[in-house]
Amino acid sequence: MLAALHPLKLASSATIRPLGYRIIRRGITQGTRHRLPKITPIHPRFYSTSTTMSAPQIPTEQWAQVVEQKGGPAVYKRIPVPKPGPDEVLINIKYSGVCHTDLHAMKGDWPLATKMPFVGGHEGAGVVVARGELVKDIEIGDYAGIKWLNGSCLSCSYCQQSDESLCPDALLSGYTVDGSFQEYAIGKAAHVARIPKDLSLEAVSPILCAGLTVYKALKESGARPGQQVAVVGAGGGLGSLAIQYAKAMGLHTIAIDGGAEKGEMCKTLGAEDYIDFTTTKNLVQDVKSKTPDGFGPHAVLLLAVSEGPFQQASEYVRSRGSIVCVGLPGNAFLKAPVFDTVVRMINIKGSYVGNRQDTAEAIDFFRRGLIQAPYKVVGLSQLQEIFELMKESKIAGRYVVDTSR
Ligand code: 8ID
Repeated sequence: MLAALHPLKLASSATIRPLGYRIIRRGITQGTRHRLPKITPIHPRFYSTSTTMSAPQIPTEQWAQVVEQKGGPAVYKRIPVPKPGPDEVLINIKYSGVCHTDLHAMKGDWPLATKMPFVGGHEGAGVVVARGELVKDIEIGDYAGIKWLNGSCLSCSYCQQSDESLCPDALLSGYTVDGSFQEYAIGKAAHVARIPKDLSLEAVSPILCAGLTVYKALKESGARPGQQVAVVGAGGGLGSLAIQYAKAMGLHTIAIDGGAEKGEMCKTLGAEDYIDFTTTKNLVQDVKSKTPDGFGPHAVLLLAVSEGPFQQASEYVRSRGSIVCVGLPGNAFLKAPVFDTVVRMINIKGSYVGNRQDTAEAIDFFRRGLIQAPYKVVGLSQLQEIFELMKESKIAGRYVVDTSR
């Protein structure tokens, strides 16, 4: 079922399920793999879009993973295919990455209500199969991606300044609107990611959230080429991509996570050091000792799904350094001594996905072949199994689901 594809032999011990990851890499689309959507023969009724003569036929029903109650599980079932509104596109999702946010959403971890029932997923890469009458700048057949930010008002003071993720009326894929764990998903045309046609849709899907988020967070950190960044949670989906973006941006990385397998993966991806938080006797000292002058890293990216690192980072970040909070453990709080924060001029901030320009840049790094991180493709029908592994921190890298199975 899970073909061994990855030369890194990641996650090969008993503690972590052998995944046989592929490496995310620039890939030229081949053969029939990413052609326009196949028609599901089970349901003979189709609707057809009128936007072009060659518009694809679209089934009226599709397979989806639906969360029907807080806490889950996700249920694999058939639901209607949605129809795009005037400013929206319908994307035939081919692949979708599985983010820890999807698990948070199912568990109801955050102080923000989901729609219910809902279809999760926000790293969906596919082909545009229909568009509303107001949409002019994206064509049927184009590659496009469903991101976390499904839509925003485009007119508030945040949207006007390209801070659209802060829009109070933002629509969130797989949370307040249905996301990409289905064969056909809707996105506001202004916000869907534009994916170049020469990219592999399965490989690019994790870039749509994990890649974008860590790229943005690294920019927010202010760390410059040649400086050092500690990545906490480096063995997970965001972390594995953070190592690659940091390397591409000329930064030195100290990776922090648990277990030898994740350590091996982090080193292979380009981390110069790995600290195992499950075995270290003094994490603060260990991190500082990995910096040339012993003062600590210039930036810390907090990607872990536990509160502890959020309390500890100010102890090892360099004076005048930045702590960038990205991970979203439920009911967690930040803590830092006021005295140290002031006299060491520590900058503590949050970073939340990225805007449309960040998205284009993150995809461009990937397109140039600079980002190669491990992922494993399984069927959409296996989503709940992925969540079970994720709960136990047993996933090194990213899982991607194929919506056709
Ligand atoms: O825009 C945003 N801010 C944004 C975007 C996308 C995702 C935020 N997120 C959030 C998710 O909601 C989630 O809370 O980032 C977090 C990480 O998402 P992920 O990378 O998809 O999760 P993962 O693959 O499960 O990786 C988490 C890693 O953290 C490690 C685990 O071992 C795992 O590898 N970890 C934990 I849990 N505790 C740790 C610790 N104390 C730790 N690593 C180091 N020290």
